[in-house]
Amino acid sequence: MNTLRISIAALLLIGAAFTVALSQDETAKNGQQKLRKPSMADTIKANVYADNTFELYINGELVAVDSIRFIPHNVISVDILPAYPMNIAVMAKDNADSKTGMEYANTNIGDAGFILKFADGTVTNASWKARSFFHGPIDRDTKNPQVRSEPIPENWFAVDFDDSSWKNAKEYSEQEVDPKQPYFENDFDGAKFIWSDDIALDNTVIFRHRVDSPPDGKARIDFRNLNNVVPDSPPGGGGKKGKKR
Ligand SMILES: [Ca+2]
Ligand SMILES: [Ca+2]
Ligand SMILES: [Ca+2]
Repeated sequence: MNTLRISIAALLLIGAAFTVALSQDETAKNGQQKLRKPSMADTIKANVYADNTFELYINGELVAVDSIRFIPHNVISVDILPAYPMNIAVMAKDNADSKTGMEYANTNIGDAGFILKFADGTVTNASWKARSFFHGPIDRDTKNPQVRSEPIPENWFAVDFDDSSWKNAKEYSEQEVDPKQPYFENDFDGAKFIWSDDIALDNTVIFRHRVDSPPDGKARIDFRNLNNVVPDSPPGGGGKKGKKR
């Protein structure tokens, strides 16, 4: 008898948990709940500025690539569908020749910088992990430029990649990075410019950061496995074409 009660309670709990993931605002004609599709209201804006270019992965998936590798310096602004904990991985690159670490036909040591802000309040700062994989010219020697580079780990963007031995990123001031106009036209309030220890000589840097819960405290539905949830009935039915999802 007790076992039965416990089982019913457990079933109710499971049912309640499942309902949360289901539709709150979409009810089918027959009164049954259908899956709620994410809408643009569920997304947040991501603003990213890199000197000079970047690739951004969230929860193991590529979500943004800098469309301008070198100059002019640009901001990439995209909509993302967040899910927490949110694992962010970025590969940022200063424009640098692979053999000399210099730019403009090997005449100049270029400097770098990276800043990111999501509309949920996620920002770059020294709590991010950073590691350089390409450094040069060593000792700023532009007469006989030498570089040091390491292979990029294959799974650097994976959620379970072990970055525990990595150092924290270093914060740099706006004056040090000297961002160009597009930076000032976008919202980066509260975010800090970051890089690894040497903003001039470290040319390829990977950043990683985990956001455990929405920094703005707003409750959000996790839509990650939406495609793996079976709805009550297939869309349409009766041989007719279903509505597009
Ligand atoms: Ca760029
Ligand atoms: Ca450089
Ligand atoms: Ca640069």
